[in-house]
Amino acid sequence: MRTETPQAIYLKDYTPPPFLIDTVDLDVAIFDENTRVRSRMGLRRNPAAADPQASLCLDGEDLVLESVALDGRILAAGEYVLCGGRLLLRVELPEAFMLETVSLIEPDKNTQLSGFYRSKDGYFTQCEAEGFRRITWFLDRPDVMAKYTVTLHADKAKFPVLLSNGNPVASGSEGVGRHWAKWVDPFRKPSYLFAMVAAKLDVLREDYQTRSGRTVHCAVFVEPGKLDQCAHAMAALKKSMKWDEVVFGLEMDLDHYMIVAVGDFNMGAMENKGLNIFNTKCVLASPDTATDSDFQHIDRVVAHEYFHNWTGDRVTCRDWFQLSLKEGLTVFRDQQFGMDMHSAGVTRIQDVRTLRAAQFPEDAGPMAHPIRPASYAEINNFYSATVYEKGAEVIRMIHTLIGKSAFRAGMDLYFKRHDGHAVTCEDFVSAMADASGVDLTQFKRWYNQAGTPRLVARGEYDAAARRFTLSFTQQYPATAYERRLEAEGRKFSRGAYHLPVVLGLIGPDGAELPLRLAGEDKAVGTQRVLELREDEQTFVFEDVAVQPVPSLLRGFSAPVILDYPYAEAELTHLMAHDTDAFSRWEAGQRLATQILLRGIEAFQTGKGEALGWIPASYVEAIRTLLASAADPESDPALIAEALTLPSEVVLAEAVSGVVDPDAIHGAREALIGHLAAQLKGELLMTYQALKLSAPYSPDAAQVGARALRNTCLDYLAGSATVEALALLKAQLDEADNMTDSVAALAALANLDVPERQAALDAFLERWKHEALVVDKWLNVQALSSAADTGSRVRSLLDHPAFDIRNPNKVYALVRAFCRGNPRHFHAADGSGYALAADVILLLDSANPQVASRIARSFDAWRRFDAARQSLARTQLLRIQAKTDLSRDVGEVIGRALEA
Ligand code: B3K
Ligand code: ZN
Repeated sequence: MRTETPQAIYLKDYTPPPFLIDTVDLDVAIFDENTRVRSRMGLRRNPAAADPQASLCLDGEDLVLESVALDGRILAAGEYVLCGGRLLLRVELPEAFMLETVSLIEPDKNTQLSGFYRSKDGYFTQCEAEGFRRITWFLDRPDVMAKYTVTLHADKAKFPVLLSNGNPVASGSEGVGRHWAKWVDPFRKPSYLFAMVAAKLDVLREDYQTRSGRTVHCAVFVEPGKLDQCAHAMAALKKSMKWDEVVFGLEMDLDHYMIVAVGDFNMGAMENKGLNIFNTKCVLASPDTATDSDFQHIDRVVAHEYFHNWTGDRVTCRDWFQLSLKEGLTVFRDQQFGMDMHSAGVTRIQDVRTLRAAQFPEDAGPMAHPIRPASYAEINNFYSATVYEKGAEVIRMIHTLIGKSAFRAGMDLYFKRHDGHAVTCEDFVSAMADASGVDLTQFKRWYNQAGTPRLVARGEYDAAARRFTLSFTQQYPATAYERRLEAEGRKFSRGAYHLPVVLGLIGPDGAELPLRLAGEDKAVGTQRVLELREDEQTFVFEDVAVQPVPSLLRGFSAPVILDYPYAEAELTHLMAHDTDAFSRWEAGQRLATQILLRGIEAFQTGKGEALGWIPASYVEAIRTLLASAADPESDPALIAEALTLPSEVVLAEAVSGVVDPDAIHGAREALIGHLAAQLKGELLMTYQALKLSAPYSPDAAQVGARALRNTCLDYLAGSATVEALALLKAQLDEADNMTDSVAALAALANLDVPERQAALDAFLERWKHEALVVDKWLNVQALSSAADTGSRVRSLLDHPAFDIRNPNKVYALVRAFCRGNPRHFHAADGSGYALAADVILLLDSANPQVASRIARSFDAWRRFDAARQSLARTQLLRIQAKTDLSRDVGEVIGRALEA
């Protein structure tokens, strides 16, 4: 039995690679029973290596080695050794040499979906982070960059499409019914960006003209018969190409840009140079199979992978500790793209919602880590909300602190200095500091300190002096991360963050007040960026004629928890008058959270149902909000966001002390029920007024209308009255798009009524041949609030529509249940924990990356009552007792148990 967290790798131990690989020539022959990979590499000693005599040790995993040859001479048995997934050469090596290895791999048996693997329509790769070593022997680390030539051989009828990175240079037929194709990538790249595909696929081709007049041949490859679902991804790709030219002056550098969709994929997509491989979920979309959020998600993922071509591929990471260098920056870029393409306010709200739902809990749990961790056991566990989403917030803060044009100059300098190299987060921050002249030394703490800082703010108005004094205190208590460093006896320091607070002051009439800080001659605008650098800092605003309500952290200018004692009336005021869309929404969320926290307490003491904790003024504020939908100037998408209460997961974070999932659920449902009852007329009217007659389009206007309409439906449905059921049934019958169908189905899935099963059956019958729609069918059941959800999810594991080997199915059903349905996952009888553990144990050997993602559901186990903790602990120990537990799951479970 494994008793502790697996062996860690440390950032401080980084050394440059002893050898460099300049060229790789792969010859890959695919047969039914196995694939033979011949690799010819041009190597030389690295002049920057610490040990000029170092021996050569190549990474390899699940490879059957047939032969090794050095400069054309086959090595004898004693001239190399295979040990612990490594190939160690025991011969004297010249300064530069050619090394050839021949190995066999079995992609049909590769259930991990890392390396080269089989899916329904053919063979695909996934090499980040360490999948290339599952294809051939290599120095499989991002700071070894080589030029690749690849020749693929396969059966022509079964796998007519043969692709790799770069340009196709030759192809032909061979043998009986076989063919080959040769690809050359003109750019040096790390092995994690390698890709190849041999499959039967349909393709949509379109050209893109770059601003300098070059033609890029774009192609989207999909499962045969799905060409009608590719247009949106292709359009998203072209929009991204254009946007990067306009905003960052970055142009596509290749003649071919290919996107290949595959149904079996561990995550969303992968930015391999010129040959992105995508989960079908992030490519395929038609109005009747994809929702508005699917369409928007596709835009963002296509953009994200495209943007990686510069931030990731042209300039890559020196080592995996620097992952946020490419991920945080690229998420920031795709967020900016989203804000430019759709509604800026709604996009920012949704991005912050994601951060709060996924990253804040991560910072508060056993897997807490800074955006650049100091150590890891399994790198795949660190493709985390912290590295991605918090990483993007850190980049956003630089953008806010130095300003848009200095940021652009910083990006230009970054590419000028580092194009074609593997670099560190410091290199990025230095480029930003040098281009802007702003000292970002202290700012770098964001890269090394874990945890969500708490920003305590207090405002004081002196009417006589017409002065408003705003004081800030930063709090950054140690997280599980620092506790672990301490336990390991490692040195670390912590200190105040350098962060921007974007603010405005709102007067009693709703107008913005001019801002003059003490010491300034005159007011400078109505919105300012305050820079915090100290543990405690005070700002004094002069000439403030009336008591203001401060609008703090506009646009969510820093990833902190703001503690400001807003009165409920002040929040209602901000909800109505703040000029910043995000801050209006934020005020509403804050108000709802304050009320719900009281409701949660009331439910715990048996007084919840009486609803005495819901102020009438809140109902009126929501009534006003709903009424504003009638104003043609209003944005229904923003109103929908404002009507959506904080989720149960986000509320659990706001609770201090023991988390009671039943009370959280009870209070939230009670508030929804009360609002629905009080505002029934307004909800119904808004629902009816927003019915669209135009043909479906995923444009902002239609998306907003559907979002608000379906939010109203959701409120109305909670009552389960005959009237509400009729509404749901009518929408299910009449909907001409998946957004409306699945909204109605999800609302119905919450209700314990006979109509529910009938609707679910009919939906499955209609869509059983569309894998991504079947995922939605599983998902609505996993997220259902109905009492029998736990047992239904358990029986769905055996349903023919579910397949534990397909990550999308596991995410749609199991991850959604464990991470999106806290009341049922944390069921008092422990059934949710047992279900998660069963799935983790089933998946651990087959696909450790997916198993590990499910294992993260236990992160918060210490926050629950003793009985739940004991049930969770039993399951954690049961998982830990598995023989040969993967490093992925071992690290997550080990840390959870240490917490
Ligand atoms: N870089 C990939 C993620 C790879 C995950 C490996 N476990 C996708 C992306 O962030 O664009
Ligand atoms: Zn990425």
